[in-house]
Amino acid sequence: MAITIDSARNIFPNTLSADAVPATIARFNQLSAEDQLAWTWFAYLEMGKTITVAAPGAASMQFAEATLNQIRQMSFPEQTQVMCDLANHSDTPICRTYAAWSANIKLGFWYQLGIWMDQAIVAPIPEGYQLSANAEAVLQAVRELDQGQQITVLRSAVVDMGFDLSKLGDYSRVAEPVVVPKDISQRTQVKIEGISNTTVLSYMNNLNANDFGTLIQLFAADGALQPPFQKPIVGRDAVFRFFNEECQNLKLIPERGVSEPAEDGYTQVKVTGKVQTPWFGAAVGMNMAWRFLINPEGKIFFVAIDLLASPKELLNLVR
Ligand code: ECH
Ligand code: GLY
Ligand code: GLY
Repeated sequence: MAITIDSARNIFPNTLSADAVPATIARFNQLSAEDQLAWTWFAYLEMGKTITVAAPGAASMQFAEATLNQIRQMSFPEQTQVMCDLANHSDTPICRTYAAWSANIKLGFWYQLGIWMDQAIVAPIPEGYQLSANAEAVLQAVRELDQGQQITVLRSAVVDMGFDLSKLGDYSRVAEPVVVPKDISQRTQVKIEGISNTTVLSYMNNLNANDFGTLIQLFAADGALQPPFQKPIVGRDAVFRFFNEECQNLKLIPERGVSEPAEDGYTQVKVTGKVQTPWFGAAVGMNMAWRFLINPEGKIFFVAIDLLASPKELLNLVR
């Protein structure tokens, strides 16, 4: 049977990803807009007791500035309406603007609104707001997740808000400027127990260096990358755009792996380890797996990135 992207998605089928994350997100999506906003507020506050989120860079904030200023000028009821519209995916000018932003710009926008809500510059969650019983149950569910899973739920709540992109028609994506790759003298080299495959090592090192130009050359022309809980992004152009827009300043800390021959001269490699996001730095180490399928020319035909169900999964390298 010929190797396809669909078949590649099933390599290392014993990998246990954090299913609790999409399950929690599905429950969150059932809540009313008011409850979603209050839920996020409470979850964010609670998270803030143990970890701090890093202020977004000025470069990403400039894109949200006009909308933020517009919201700042509004009355409390108008501000509340805008936030509910975002949660409701309504068709409004602000919801359309928001939809075209990259994930980091959306996160930066809410980061600022959170500060303003705290200072009562933007309508706060009403004092004594009572979450519905369902929302309370979803809050309890998120408390039981590990921190990497919690921040993934929060990120996804933010990224999914706004008008539905697929209904937007023609639009131009708005993302932070492409970063300059790290200077050679600043680069680090990963070591992965059990792995000497140069494509895999080079993938980690170039992603850590923000060297997306070199990184994309490691992919086959029809290669694909599957981010956690998403469908594969297919083809070099789309993967390259994803790297530039969504993968700046990540820190990959792979620990161990296993490599073995697959059909048709391909090689399959599974690596486990930690990943840090610039939003939380070393405070949150997400437990991750990378599942690579490398073609006979040594190019990445497929790589899936999974958020793992538990730290125990870091040691699960069975095929
Ligand atoms: C307030 C109340 C009203 C409503 C809202 C509010 C604000 C909420 C805010 C939330 C902020 C959340 C944040 C979350 C950040 C999460 C970041 C994560 C990053 C994960 C990255 C990974 C990368 C993996 C990858 C690897 C590869 O090899 C290839 C690329 C890639 C409270 C006002 C809404 C402010 C800041 C989870 C796992 C390893 C796939 C990218
Ligand atoms: N701190 C994350 C960013 O600059 O986008
Ligand atoms: N989009 C990458 C991050 O949130 O860190």
